[in-house]
Amino acid sequence: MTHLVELELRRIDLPLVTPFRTSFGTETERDVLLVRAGFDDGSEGWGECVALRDPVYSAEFVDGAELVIEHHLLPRLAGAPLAAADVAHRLAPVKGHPMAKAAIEMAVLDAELRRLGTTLHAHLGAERREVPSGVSVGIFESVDLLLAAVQGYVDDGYARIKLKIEPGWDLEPVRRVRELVGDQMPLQVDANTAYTRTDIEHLCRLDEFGLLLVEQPLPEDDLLGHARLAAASSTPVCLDESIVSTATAVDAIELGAAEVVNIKPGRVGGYLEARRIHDACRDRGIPVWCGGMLETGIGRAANVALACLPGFTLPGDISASSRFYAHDIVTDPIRVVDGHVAVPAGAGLGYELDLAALHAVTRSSRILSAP
Ligand code: SMG
Ligand code: MG
Repeated sequence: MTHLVELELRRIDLPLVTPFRTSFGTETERDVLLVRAGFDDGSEGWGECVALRDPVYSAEFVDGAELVIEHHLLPRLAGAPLAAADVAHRLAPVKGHPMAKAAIEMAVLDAELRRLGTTLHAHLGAERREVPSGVSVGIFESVDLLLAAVQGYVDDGYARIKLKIEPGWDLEPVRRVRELVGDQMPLQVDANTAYTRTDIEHLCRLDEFGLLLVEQPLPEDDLLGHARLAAASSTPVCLDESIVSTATAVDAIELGAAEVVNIKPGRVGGYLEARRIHDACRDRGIPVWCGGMLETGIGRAANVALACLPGFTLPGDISASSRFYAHDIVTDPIRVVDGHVAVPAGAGLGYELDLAALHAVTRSSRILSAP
């Protein structure tokens, strides 16, 4: 078995093609931490940390992730041989920081699968080779601007539209988009925790729009509130921020707080835990779909592989690279063809880096030796 010899922590800046506004803020540029794991047999792999610049989606943020990796996570990986399946266990004494942990596990997994000449898709036991692609649409200055953006995504062939909502930007934009796209287009909304329990009656007014689901309307720790909404509303309640592990997923389902689950590998500590959440939801008849964190081609490739598992019965936030970026850092960025994205064929997570493109967007790189 191979030992980890170094971790490279690389920060890149990727400008967004258009600002992306959610209930917690506006992203104009993605500040991404990439992690390269190098082993004593010369093998290496890359992971992507999905933490945002500020701690506004969850408590994690990219500077904090870099610090916790260097001072608290890397020291726990040195010494004994390291397999991807051990990473979560070795890092478990450190509380929280799932996105930082996931980035490391991803890099180790990528190296391991490349060494074995196999794909993440095969490793996870996925069968489908393509999945329907959904797009997440931000909050706009006006409904007319929103409608123009949605029409563009419909023209691009997306199989499902997700609208970001917040108090003051919900019933009217959703009504107008539903009128624009027609009754047949799968449509859903995401509030990123912007409402409270006192809004349950208001949120039930979304029922008339025939939505696939309402995602994370209430704060992440309010499982009871979500259960009350689920009981009151005919629109299925989907949890994103609340689901941080298989245990929280199972509890939320048991409590009636999650009728659908958004699986984001970074939010739950990695692709292996994501796989376990998929299995637990499938056993309980709960549909899942793959969320997105505006990943580069590294993370998007892995997300497609994950979403090929059979329990992912709803389209994911796996839009084309070009939906957010003019220049990705991989040679074959995810594209949407006839509303679908295909799983990359390459070994490891599936991507190949475009080294010139990566170099062009690199702000800093530090190589840390495994102690
Ligand atoms: O990666 O396509 C994507 C973005 C999907 O809306 C998306 N993600 O809460 O689901 C979510 C958000 C979190 C990131 S917003 C900056
Ligand atoms: Mg969400």
